[in-house]
Amino acid sequence: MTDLNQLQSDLLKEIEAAGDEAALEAVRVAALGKKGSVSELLKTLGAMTPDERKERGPLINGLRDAVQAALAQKKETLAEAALGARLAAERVDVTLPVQEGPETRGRIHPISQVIEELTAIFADMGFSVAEGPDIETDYLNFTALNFPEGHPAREMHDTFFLAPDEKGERKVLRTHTSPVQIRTMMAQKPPIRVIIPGRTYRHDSDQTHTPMFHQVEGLVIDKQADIAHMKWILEEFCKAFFEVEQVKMRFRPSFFPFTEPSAEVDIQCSRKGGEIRFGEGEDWLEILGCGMVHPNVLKNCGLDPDEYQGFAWGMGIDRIAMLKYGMPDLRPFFEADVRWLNHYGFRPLDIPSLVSGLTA
Ligand code: 2NM
Repeated sequence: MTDLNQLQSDLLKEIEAAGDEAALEAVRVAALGKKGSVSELLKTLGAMTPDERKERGPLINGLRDAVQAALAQKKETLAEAALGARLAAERVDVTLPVQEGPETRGRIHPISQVIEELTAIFADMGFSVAEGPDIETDYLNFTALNFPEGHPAREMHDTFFLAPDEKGERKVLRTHTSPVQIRTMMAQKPPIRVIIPGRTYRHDSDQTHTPMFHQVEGLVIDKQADIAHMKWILEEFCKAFFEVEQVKMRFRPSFFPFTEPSAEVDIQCSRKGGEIRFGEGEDWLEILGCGMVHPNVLKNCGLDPDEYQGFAWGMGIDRIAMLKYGMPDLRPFFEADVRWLNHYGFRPLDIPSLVSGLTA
């Protein structure tokens, strides 16, 4: 006859020794499975006499209960240990910096970022964006803009000329984005509200000038579009762009062939310890030129100056980018040095909008 005590102590030892749930399951099958040692014992009960069964029955059932209880207990212990091991293995240190994927490694050039910022601000005021070619005719770059032939202002622009074509016409690299305003006025009927960001070229190179630079110009043409509207738009722009509540602006009389009257505009700033701040202080900094579009320019575009009027302005994108983001030197803008771009560049997903904030 099987020694029940021996069997129970053997099984309990095996259960205790099981190192994982698979080993434990093997013990369970060997004891309580169809052909298991305990199951075989239970089967012997049927062939016993009532007296034998009365004696052996409780002992065998007790063995089974003890084995079942030990299995359940061990199963729970193993599950807890498995969970503990998994938690330890999969622990993350949330204080570590985020590992960036390759898609976030590139950087947006400050000029691109500033163009996005400008566009967001003017789009919010109802402006659309227009673009045009870098190579322009002399007519669109100068003549249509009321620069008389032989006028010194043409020389002032330090123009890059292309070789004359078969008709003897000399194309130019546009010295400003104004030819696009001409194209816009010739192509669409007022009301017009556009901004034109883009590359411009002048034969000029030193610490603060590069032969290629960026401008944004704006144009508003309507039946009623006057200096007060212009001042409001430029003031709203400056507050939004430099992200300040208030900014004083100073309009100084100036001269451009394409506007009359014309003004150069300074904004209020403070300079302390080499740092410029806008919207405070007693200093002034020139940031743009503007004026009422000259009647000759309107006429050149087929607009009747007695019916329509408007205003325009222009500013240097590189310059306002340097001012806003504290970049002291213009030349690295165009040197394609990844170390500079890593430092001054913007993350691809920091897309400026007036809702989320221009700057993250
Ligand atoms: C400036 C300053 C003032 C200007 C004028 C025009 C046009 F086509 F409407 F006549 N376009 N851009 C303008 C006016 C540009 O840049 C400093």
